[in-house]
Amino acid sequence: MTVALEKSVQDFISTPRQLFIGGQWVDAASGRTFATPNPATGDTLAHIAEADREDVDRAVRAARAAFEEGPWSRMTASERGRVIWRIGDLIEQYGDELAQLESLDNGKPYAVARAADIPLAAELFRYMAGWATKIEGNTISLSVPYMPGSEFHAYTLREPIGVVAQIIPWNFPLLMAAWKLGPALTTGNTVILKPAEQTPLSALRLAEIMAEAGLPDGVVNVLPGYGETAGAALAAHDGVDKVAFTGSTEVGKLIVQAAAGNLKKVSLELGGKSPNVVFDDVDPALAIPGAANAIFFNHGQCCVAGSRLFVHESRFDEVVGGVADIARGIKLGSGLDPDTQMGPLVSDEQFRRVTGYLESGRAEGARTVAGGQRHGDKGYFVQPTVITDTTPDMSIVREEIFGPVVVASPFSSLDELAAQANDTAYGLGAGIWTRDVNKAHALAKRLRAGTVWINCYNVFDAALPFGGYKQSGWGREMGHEVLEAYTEVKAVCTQLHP
Ligand code: TXE
Repeated sequence: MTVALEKSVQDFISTPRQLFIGGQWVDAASGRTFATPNPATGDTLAHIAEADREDVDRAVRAARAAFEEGPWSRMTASERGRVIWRIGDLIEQYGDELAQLESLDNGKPYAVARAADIPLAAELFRYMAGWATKIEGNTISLSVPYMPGSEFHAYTLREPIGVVAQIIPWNFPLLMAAWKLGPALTTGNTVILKPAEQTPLSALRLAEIMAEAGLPDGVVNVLPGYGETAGAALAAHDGVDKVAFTGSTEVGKLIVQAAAGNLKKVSLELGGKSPNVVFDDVDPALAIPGAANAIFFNHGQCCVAGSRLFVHESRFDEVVGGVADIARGIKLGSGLDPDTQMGPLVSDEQFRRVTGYLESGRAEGARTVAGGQRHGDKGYFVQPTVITDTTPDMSIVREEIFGPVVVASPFSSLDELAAQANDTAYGLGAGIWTRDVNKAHALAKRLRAGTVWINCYNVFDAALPFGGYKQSGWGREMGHEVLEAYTEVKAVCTQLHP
């Protein structure tokens, strides 16, 4: 049995999709297209126009015109907020369709996309819509030492940065587009969005939805294409004022180098190797499924995946055994099968990367207590995997695997644990499971991570700022903190001569 595809979804994937530039659907200047595969089967799902440098130029011109000439920049904040709110409403209205596209293109279960990705994306736009009318500066009193007796009236303005390039990954295609677009739009910028080549469909459907919501032409341009071509051209483009990127730490560093040409502003949300800590006083009924969800949600393809599980030595066998039992019971299958709990990985490349790590773990002497293999012989399925007997220098312990693979190790004291948990180049997320509030908050303070979840994991809300310490990134997404990443501050100083 599978979820019956809506007619609109069938139509959407059966027609070659174009680029969205200046409010028009256009072919790539090169005329080239690429295929996006269905990860459950490896078959081609749809054909998409492939943007490259010339299309980037066209899109940057369209975004610049929309920024400089309006109507976007001439609309009141309230009018802009209403358009953004309406985008959220339309995402909800088209939720079934969007969830089907997401499941087909990314492989995630339809039910998960429908319950999580779609409403989170809608809520993100609504949350950001509210901020449109609340972007404020300050009034500042001055005491300039070399101008005694002078009087001033000084204040700050928060203004949009201008033309923003946004490059996003494939793990939550629609939600990552929402995280990026919501704050950029509410602060009055214009955007060129490049979805990941693996998952362009929902961003293209979102372009239609944004137009239907009343977003003026050129305010958001959508350019599907490859990272090394379209992505690199965007990151280096002199006409782009800011680049916001979510993806691998490796590419994040390339973005920084490319952005140096015109010193465009940069925000980065990168990889992770997040520690998830289970103390000896936990309720196993809470902590065991919690630890499993921390790593297996979205097939482990989460930048915050709780991929390093630390369990107090007195409960190690029980907790790790419990997580392994859950791993063995997870039903893998097509995202459109209602019984599926975990779909395929997104692509052949990702499948090879994850199975390569499983190999290297075995070769380095780690012990696989659950999973560890490919599932089936078609599509990109990997068994949920639990690994023990690791050492801190193994690549499976140090590097982001981005698949359903957790490495577990025991600890005995809080000091030892804090040092192990922080022994990583990353600093995105962390989890703590304990009934003891003292222990929980003491450790939360010591962990070098942008988000710490206590007795929960993978809880996201548009109001909670999200981002990384260390090599997990620069800046924050969501919350009011993200507004700083999309605005310039202008200080205006007037001397009063009464
Ligand atoms: O990421 P890339 P990939 C991590 C995860 C995963 C690994 C590789 O560990 O296994 O990265 O995944 C665009 N200039 N994360 O290869 O390449 C690309 O087209 C400009 C963590 O898919 O970083 C896509 O749109 N752009 C992560 C986006 O960057 C470039 C999410 C991400 O692709 C580019 C995804 C270039 N030179 C992967 N090269 C997270 N933090 O959530 C690629 N891109």
